[in-house]
Amino acid sequence: TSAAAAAVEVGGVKIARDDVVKEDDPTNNVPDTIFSKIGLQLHRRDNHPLGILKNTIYDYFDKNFAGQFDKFDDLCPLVSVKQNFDDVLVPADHVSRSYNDTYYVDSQTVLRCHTSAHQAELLRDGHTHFLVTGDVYRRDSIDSTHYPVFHQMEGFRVFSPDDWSGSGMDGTAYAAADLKKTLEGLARHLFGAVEMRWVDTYFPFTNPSFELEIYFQDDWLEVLGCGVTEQEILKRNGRTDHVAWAFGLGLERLAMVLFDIPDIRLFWSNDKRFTSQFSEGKLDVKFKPFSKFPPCYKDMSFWINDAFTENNLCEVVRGIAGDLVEEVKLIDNFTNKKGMTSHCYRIAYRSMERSLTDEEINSLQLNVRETVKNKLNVELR
Ligand code: FA5
Ligand code: MG
Repeated sequence: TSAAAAAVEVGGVKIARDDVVKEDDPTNNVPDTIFSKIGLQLHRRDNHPLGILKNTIYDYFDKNFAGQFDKFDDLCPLVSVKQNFDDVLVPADHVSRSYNDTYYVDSQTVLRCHTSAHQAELLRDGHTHFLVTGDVYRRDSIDSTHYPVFHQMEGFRVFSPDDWSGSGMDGTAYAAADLKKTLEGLARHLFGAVEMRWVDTYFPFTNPSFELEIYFQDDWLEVLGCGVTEQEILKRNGRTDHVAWAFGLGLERLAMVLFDIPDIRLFWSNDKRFTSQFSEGKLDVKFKPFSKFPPCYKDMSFWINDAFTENNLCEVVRGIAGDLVEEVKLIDNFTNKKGMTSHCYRIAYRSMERSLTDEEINSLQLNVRETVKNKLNVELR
């Protein structure tokens, strides 16, 4: 990993490193590892699995909706707290607003945690059918399907009373039916036959809300969230008496299923043995692992304090080991008679590209232990 650039430009906006990474500012929690991902825009590379997938989804919407959907894939990921949360009705006390879950540049500015951050402004600008693709940022746990920077595509469609009046359904039922039909059609367009299921869920900005799961590597994988847009959002943005649906797709998750990509870190690989396997417009590719290097497991136990969170631990580990860390997993948790709680985490180190040496892993693990002790103020056991 090389030092982060001093500045990057996205969608015509110049973003200086020093405006985004502020080590001594308590209203900021963006590390260099995150800043260095801004502007890479994997979804705009036509030969990258995420770009190929984006273009394939575009094809589906172009074919089925006669080009009605307006497309955006270059909106700046730095957004206001208002755009990211308030505009989509996220309650003031919702966990997603916490510094534990979201990257804050300052108290009023975040790295968007979802593409839903752009719904309100696009509605206000008069768009009624749109797709927004972009990189999104979240403090999160570490495993093969979670990464702190990933890509989403938002879809949004507004209906006017004329659309549902003849259907015998109310607007909400009509939009929900159209939404499911549209997304099932998309899944068939991408995968042909695939095992999928709808799960009821909750989002502050939709009601009813659903998630779509696809069977992958012996388990159900959540690939998208969606629902019928809350009336309040339409009312505030010039669409009173209308109804709308919205969805947010996890592009990596879909691409993992489509191309058989076993680990989410691979999307960031510059290794030719990865990148050369994909090319524009080619969907019928199954990723061939160039080799499977062995993982190495290291356990660490410590007494936690009240401020301890797993996301903070994951960020420390990622800050030191980068993409060599494959998983951070809680394997033991107990509280003693004095009320002290101990956690044991198992860290899996594995490179996608080469074998790691014992010395290398031992030195990483030593560094992780020291940093966890000093930064998170926990007592190692
Ligand atoms: C959302 O982000 C909502 N904004 C989606 C939405 C839009 C709902 C419009 C309703 C209407 P969620 O947090 O579940 O929802 O994330 C959406 C998808 O992003 C998930 O289904 C998953 O596919 C993907 N995803 C979430 N976290 C990660 C992660 N850490 N790494 C990779 N993909 C992720
Ligand atoms: Mg979800």
